[in-house]
Amino acid sequence: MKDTVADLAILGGTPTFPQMLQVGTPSVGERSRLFERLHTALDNKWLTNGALVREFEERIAALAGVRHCVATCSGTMALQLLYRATGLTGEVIMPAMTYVATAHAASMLGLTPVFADIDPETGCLDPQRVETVLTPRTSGIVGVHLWGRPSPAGELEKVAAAHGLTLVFDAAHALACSHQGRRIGGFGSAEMFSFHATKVVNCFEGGAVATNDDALAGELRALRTFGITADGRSVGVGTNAKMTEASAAMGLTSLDAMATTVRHNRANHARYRAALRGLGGLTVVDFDEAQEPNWQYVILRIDEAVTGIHRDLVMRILRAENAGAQRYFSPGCHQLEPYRSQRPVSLPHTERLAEQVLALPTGPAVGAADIDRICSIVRCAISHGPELTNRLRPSPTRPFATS
Ligand code: T4K
Repeated sequence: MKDTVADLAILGGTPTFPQMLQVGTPSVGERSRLFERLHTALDNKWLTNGALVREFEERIAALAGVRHCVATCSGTMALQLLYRATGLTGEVIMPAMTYVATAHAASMLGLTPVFADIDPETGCLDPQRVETVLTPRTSGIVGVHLWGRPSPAGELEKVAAAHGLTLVFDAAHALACSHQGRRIGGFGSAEMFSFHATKVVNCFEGGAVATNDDALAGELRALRTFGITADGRSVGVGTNAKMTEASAAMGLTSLDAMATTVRHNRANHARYRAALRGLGGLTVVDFDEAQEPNWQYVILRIDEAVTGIHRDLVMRILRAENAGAQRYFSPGCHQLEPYRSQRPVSLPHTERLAEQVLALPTGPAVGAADIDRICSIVRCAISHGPELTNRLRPSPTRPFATS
């Protein structure tokens, strides 16, 4: 435990963890079951887009409460298929408080991401700000369920309907979460999930689009396989975005473990909240139980004006202890290339939040004792904020000062 600043590894103390404790340690589930499924794929002599992928799609569709799930090789490819299949053109409005994949998937298709500011309380796209960036070239809106917190789907639907726009969602973080009593997956025209290694359900790499629209699902399936339909017709330009059977085997096994993973993450979240309570200028972002959060992310907000220490320095202090912490998401997409140069915009709420957020380790590999240790580092850093800032502030002559 870190009781004084002298104990901190960044100032010469012993690192808390012998190896880096990661933010996104994969939720693998029962290994023997994974290997059984891999044997099945090998025995079937069918390695991609086969029976295991279909089973995975059916289970995700049931979980999301939708008619169709189209699985893909990554979440980013799922976004590209989604943008293409829904016919987006020209400008697409989205938040900048997201992983850059939301925007890059649009740019890869020649679309122009237009960033609108967020609701400072939720971190999700503010429907009123959407109205301010509409132009005659706008064709759609992409809501992002940030950290699994649902976007205001109803209000975004009203804006989309009023202006004849397509509405889709990036639900990369929101598998099994719900909004106003409905599971995420069925809002807008369609929603995209990510099954990257770090997600609550992983496929090594993988993604999916969930929708209730039969025609859209058919279009997505064709786009996924070179523009060729299941009955062999070529219906246009497509790509290879298929999910492999190995990925589906992992996905199914990780899905089997999902309830346990979510329970574990929920307990982790509660422990972080209890251990970090009462520190001025620091909050642990909370989730609404009614929205069935998957508790995948533990996000701190550190207000430097109150704590006297910037989020980046807290991150350096944690990493020196081998407690991996990640800036999800900072800087906002609008401050990343090429958007920063091509289309400079000011998004005050996004910039303020992006300056404060820090994701901490959680997931099946992180237990109560780890959390207590991480919290003692955070407590030490926050309680001695001004002193640590003074001692560790980078200067032109000491850009990476450690003492
Ligand atoms: N939309 C949103 C809102 C997203 O957040 C994402 C992806 C997407 C779209 C696109 O979906 P995908 O195409 O990725 O399916 C990560 C992930 O690569 C990315 O999937 C994720 N969001 C994003 C939030 O985070 P990085 O650059 O932070 O680093 P990475 O992947 O190297 O590692 C993240 C953490 O997990 C580290 O602490 C290391 C640890 N880790 C990572 C891997 C791969 C493990 O412990 N085991 C592993 O196997 O991007």
